[in-house]
Amino acid sequence: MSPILYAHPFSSYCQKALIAFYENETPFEFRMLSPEHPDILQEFEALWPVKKFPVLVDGDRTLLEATVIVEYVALAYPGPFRPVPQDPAAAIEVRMLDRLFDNYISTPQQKVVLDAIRPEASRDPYGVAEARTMLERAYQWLDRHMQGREWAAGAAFSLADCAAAPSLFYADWTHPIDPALTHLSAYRARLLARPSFARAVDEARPYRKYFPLGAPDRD
Ligand SMILES: N[C@@H](CCC(=O)N[C@@H](CS)C(=O)NCC(=O)O)C(=O)O
Repeated sequence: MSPILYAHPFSSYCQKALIAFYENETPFEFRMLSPEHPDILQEFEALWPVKKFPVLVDGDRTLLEATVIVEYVALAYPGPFRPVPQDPAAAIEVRMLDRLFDNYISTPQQKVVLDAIRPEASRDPYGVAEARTMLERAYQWLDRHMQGREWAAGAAFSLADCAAAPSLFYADWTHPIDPALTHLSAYRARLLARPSFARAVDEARPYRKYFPLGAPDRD
C-alpha cells in the first residue's frame, strides 16, 4: 500500500514534502485537507491533534514534520533522491540550512500572513514588524551564502532546497526580496525551474486567490 499524505497543495510545508516525493518518484496517496472532506479532516485531527500539516501515514507509522517526511521518503523508498548526504559533515550543513529556511524564512513569513487574517482588534503590528526585520536579515545572509552556489548546501539538490523552495516562494510574495540581492533572487528562480517544485507550484495555482495578502501576477 502507498504511503498516505495528509496535505493541502497550497501549503508551503506540504509543498516541501511533495518535492521529496516528486524528486524520488515515490507513489503516494494524497488526502486533501479541506472542509469539503470532513472525514479526512477527522482522520487527520485524530492523528495529530496539534493540526499542523503535512502528516504522513505509512502502514503503522505516523510521521510528523515536513523535514522528517522528506528524510523518511528517501529512507523507506530508496530512489534517485538523496535528501541528506552520507558524509556526516556535509549532512550537518544540509540540516543547518533546512532549519534556517524553516525558522527564519517560513516562520516570519507565516507570522505576517496569519496576522493579516486575524480580526482587526487582535492584530500584532509589533510582531509583524519584527517578522519583517527577520526576513530582511535572513535575505541578506542568504544572498551572501548563495554567492557561487547552485543549491543551498553542497553540490546536489537536498533537503535544504526542499525547505528553501516554498519558503522563498511565499516569502517573496509576502515581503519582496530586494532585486539587488542577485544571488538569492537567482536561487529562487532556479528553485522555481526545478521540475519537482514547478509541479507543486502548478498544482497549487487554483488556490492563489486565497492568498491573504493577494497573490502577485507572476511565478
Ligand atoms: N513544523 C511544521 C510546520 C507545519 C505548518 O506550519 N503547516 C501549516 C501549513 S503550511 C499548518 O499546518 N497550518 C495550519 C495551522 O497552523 O493550523 C512542519 O515542518 O511540518
